[in-house]
Amino acid sequence: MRQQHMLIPTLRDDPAEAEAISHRLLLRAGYIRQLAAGIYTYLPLGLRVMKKIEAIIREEMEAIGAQELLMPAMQPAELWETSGRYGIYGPELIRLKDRHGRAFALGPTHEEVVTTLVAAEIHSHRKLPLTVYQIQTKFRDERRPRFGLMRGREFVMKDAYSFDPDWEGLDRTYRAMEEAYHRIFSRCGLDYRAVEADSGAIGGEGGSHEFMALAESGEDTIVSCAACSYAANLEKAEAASPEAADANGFQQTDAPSHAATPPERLHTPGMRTIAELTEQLGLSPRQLVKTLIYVADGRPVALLVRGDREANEVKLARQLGCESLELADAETTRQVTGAPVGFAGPVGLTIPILADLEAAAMAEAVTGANEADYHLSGVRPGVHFALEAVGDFRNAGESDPCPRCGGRLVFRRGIEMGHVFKLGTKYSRALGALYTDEDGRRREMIMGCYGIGVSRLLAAIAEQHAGESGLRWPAAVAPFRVHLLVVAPRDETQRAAADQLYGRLLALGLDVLLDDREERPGVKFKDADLIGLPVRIVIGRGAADGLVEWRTSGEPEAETIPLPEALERAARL
Ligand code: 9G3
Repeated sequence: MRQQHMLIPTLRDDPAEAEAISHRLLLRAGYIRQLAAGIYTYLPLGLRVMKKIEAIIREEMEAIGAQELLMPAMQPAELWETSGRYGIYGPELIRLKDRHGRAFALGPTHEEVVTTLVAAEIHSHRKLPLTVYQIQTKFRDERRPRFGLMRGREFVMKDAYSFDPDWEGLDRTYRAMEEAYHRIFSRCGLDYRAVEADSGAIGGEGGSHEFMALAESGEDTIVSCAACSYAANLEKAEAASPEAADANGFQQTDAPSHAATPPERLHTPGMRTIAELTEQLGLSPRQLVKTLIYVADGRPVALLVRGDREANEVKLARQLGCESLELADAETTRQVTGAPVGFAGPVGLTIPILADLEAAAMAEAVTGANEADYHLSGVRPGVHFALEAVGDFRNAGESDPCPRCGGRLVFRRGIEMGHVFKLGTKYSRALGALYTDEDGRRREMIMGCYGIGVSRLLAAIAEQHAGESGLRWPAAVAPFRVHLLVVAPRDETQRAAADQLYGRLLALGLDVLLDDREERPGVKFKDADLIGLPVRIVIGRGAADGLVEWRTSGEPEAETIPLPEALERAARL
C-alpha cells in the first residue's frame, strides 16, 4: 500500500487526555480516533491490526470445532426479564425503545440470545456438544471509560458459548477452550497469566479463569506464587489461615483465662483511623478490628477484619449470595451503629456480623465503641457479640504464604483479556435449553461461556511492546510486515530501486507499506517510528551503489546491505 494515499493522521505531540502509553501512541500513530468517551473509530492501521488478531482467534476457534455465527446487538428486554437479569444491571446496560415502544437492550453479552437460539433449534443429544462463537460489538455504559480501547463503552469481543450434555462434557470443552486461549495469547505476543477468578454476577456453578495481560495500567491485581503454579485474581485469591499467616511474626496474646470480663471503654477523641489509634494508643494494627458496614441487596451487614488487613468484597458477596454490595455511606453507618464512621464496632450491633477468620481468632481486640470518640479494648469475638459467619473475607497479603505450597506470594498488576466460565444450567434452565438423552429423558444442557476482549487485546499488545518513540507490533498482528521508505522519491535511482523492491516484496506475499511521500526524511522517520512495523527498509543515497538499510524493530542500529541480500532476508520473513 502506498502511504501517499493512506489515512494515517499521525500527531506530533502526545494528546493530553491519554494516560496509558498504548492510548497515547495509538492516537499519535493514527490508529484510532475518539468519537465520544469510550467510543472509538478504528482507522485503517488500527483495523488491520484488529483483523490480524481476529484471524488468529478464528483459526484457534475453528481448530477446536467452534462454529462462528453473528448475533444481533439489539436484544428484546423480555429475554433479560426471563433470565432475571434485566433488573440486576443498572445504567451500565444500555436500554432503548423501538418505534413501537418495545423495550430493547444493546447487547453487553449474549447468554440470553444464544441460549434462546439453541433452545429453539437443538433437542437431541446427537447434536451435542455444540460450541458457537461470534466476534461482535458489545455495549456497556461504563461509568468511567479510560485508557482508550482498554475500557471502552462500545468494544469488540469474541464471545463463545458451549452446550454439553453433562458436566464431564463441559470439563472437556472448557479445557479445550483454555488451551486455545493459551495459543491465541501466545501467538499475539502477549505476556499474560491465567488465574483462578471469581465468577461474579454471571453466576454459574462452575469455576472460572481469567487471562490477564501484565500491565502497569491494569486495574486488577494478580496474586501468583514464586514457588508453585498457583495464580489467582486478588478478588478470589485464598487468604492464608490465621496460623499459617501468623507463623511469620506476631503471636496472638492468649485468651485471658477468666470468663468474659466486660470490654474496657477507651476515650479516643477524634481517633477515626487505624493510624491515629495505633499512634496514640501505642498499639499494633494487628490488635485492632476494623468494623466495616456494608449494604447487601439493601440490607446492612457488618464485616470484621483485623486492622492490618483489607476486606475483600467479592468474597463477602459470594458468602452473602447477594447481587449488589457496597460500603454503607456515612449516614447509614451512623444510623446502624449510632456513631460516626471510624467508631463503629461489633459490640451492641443489631445487624448480622460476619468476621474474617483472623479477626474471629483474636483473643481480645480493640474495636470501635459505637459511640463518638470512644473505642473498646479487651473485646472477645463470639463472647461479647455473636457472629453470623466466619470465613475468608480478606484480601491475601503480600506477606502471606502461598495457600498451596507455603511459598512466597508475588503481586502484579494486570488487565483482563479473556475470561472463561463454567455456567452449568443457570441459563439453560431459565430459558429452557433442554435435550433428550439416549434414554429419552429430557435434560438441561450444561453450558460454558468464553470471552476475549479483542479491542482491549489490541491495546494490551500495544502497551506491552511499545518503545519510547512509538509502537512496536509483533509480526503476527502488525498492520503491515515491512515498512519501505524512500528518502528522496524524486531521485530517479531511488524511485526505481524502491518500485522494483516494492514489487518483489509484494510478489513474496508480504504486506508492505511504501512511504513514497514528498515529505522531509525526518518526518518520514518519525512517522515510521510511531507506526512501529516489524521491519523497515530504507532506500536512500546508497541505492546508487545498490545498497539499502535494513532495520528490525527493537534493534538499535540499521544495517546497510546489498539489495539482493534484502530480498533474501525478506523471503525468509
Ligand atoms: C450486563 C452488563 C455488563 C456485564 C454483563 C451483563 C459482564 C455480564 C459478565 C459476562 C460473562 C461472559 C460471555 C463472554 C464472556 C464473559 N458485564 N458480564 O454478564 F448486562 Cl451491562 O459477560 N459473557
